[in-house]
Amino acid sequence: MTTDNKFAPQKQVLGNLLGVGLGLGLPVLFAGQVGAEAIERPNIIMILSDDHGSADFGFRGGGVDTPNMDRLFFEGRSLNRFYVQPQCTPSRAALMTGRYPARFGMHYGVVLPHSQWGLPADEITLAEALRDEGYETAMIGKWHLGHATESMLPENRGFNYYFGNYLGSLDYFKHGFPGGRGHDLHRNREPVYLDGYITTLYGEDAARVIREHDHEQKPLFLYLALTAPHDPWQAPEETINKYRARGAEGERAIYLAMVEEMDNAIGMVMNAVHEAGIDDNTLIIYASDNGGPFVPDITSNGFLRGEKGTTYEGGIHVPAVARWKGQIPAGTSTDELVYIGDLYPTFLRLAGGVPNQGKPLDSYDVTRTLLNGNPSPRQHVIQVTGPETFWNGVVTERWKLMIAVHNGRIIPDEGHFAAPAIHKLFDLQDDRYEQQDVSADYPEVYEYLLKLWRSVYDVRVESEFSFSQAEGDDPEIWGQFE
Ligand SMILES: [Ca+2]
Repeated sequence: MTTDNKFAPQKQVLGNLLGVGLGLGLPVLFAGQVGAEAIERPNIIMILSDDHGSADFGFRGGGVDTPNMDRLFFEGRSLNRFYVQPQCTPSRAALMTGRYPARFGMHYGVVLPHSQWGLPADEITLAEALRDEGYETAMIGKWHLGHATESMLPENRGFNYYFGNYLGSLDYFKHGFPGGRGHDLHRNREPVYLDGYITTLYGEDAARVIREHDHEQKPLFLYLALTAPHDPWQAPEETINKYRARGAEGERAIYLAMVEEMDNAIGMVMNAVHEAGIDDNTLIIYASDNGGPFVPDITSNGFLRGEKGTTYEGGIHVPAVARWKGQIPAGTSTDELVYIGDLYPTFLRLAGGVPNQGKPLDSYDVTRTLLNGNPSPRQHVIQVTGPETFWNGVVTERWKLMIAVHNGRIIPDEGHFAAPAIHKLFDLQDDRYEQQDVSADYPEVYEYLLKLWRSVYDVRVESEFSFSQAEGDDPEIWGQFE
């Protein structure tokens, strides 16, 4: 990135006010050059967990055994300010497009069993783009970007291989939508019926794909989207008993067992990479799709306020790490802002291509931040997650604009949108727990961030989400068409 690039890092909001103005709030194109030219194109393994509380790691004192994830963090660069959308579908939409999901109506709510909407056909997915660059593309796990038509399914959105569940949650043992609502485990468009705990099955299959891939022929992009540790609370009994014996009670013991099983699956991936001899040529990224949910005494977001569904840090600021032996120094970290959508142009850059969306991205190539810890080209994350009176806001290195209907938790009642929105400004440097509204002290910052937020909010495509899409006549098997 050149120093005269208008997207060059400027770490003060007021600096932006003076020097850059609102241009940064507009959609931006692929930003700048990256010094990765001499690097061989790596395999890229993206591991996404589901609703993993940010404190629920062994190395963070979470009371759970996660030796593999601990090692991943110790061997890579911890991304200490990695941001996502606060819910499953929107985060996945951002990852697959490099664009804010509000651009195409996937920012609010999630795809429900009877939703007719999905990722729009004119969005070029990350998998499609990497496949065009010569990558083998495989996905294992939870799609959650639409299943109402065959064209919405991952097999038709860039993945040469797919093994997983199309909907947003899965019975871990029966492999259907929870509640006995239709089978939802598929391999390349065919329903498959297997015995076993789904997290283990996903881990084993990911390891198999890595082992069987011909690494001499082409690089591999593997997207492993675990359903763990999203509810329903289910885990092998012996693992649950281990945590009960340690004093964990009720569903907390089950959740911790689910996290450990997830860690086992990630260990299978790490071992397969090692055994294939591709440690030095494989970038592994791990992140959660959103923060731990509002389930008291089950998940923990540690020192972060709030939970899944909210734009408090506990909803959108998640654990993440990048490991690439020989390229990323082990045991390092960065406090630079990274948004999940940034992985789109970053992966494309590492693949030797450029994003060719035909549309502006909302994301930045953060290769240098991942590899070298350089300043991130990203200066803010704009959160549009629903109607104005829902959870919205803007995050910068220092500041947080919060727009919410109330100061508490989500109430699944659309009637509450009639209430006026609360606008608050937090200084995250001094107030990490987002308690003190300082908007009166920094009115210019507040106004600037509000304009940034409006630059996306005002051009959003309305979501087709409705709670009523949860119910309907369930098929015997999801994702079956004429
Ligand atoms: Ca989730």
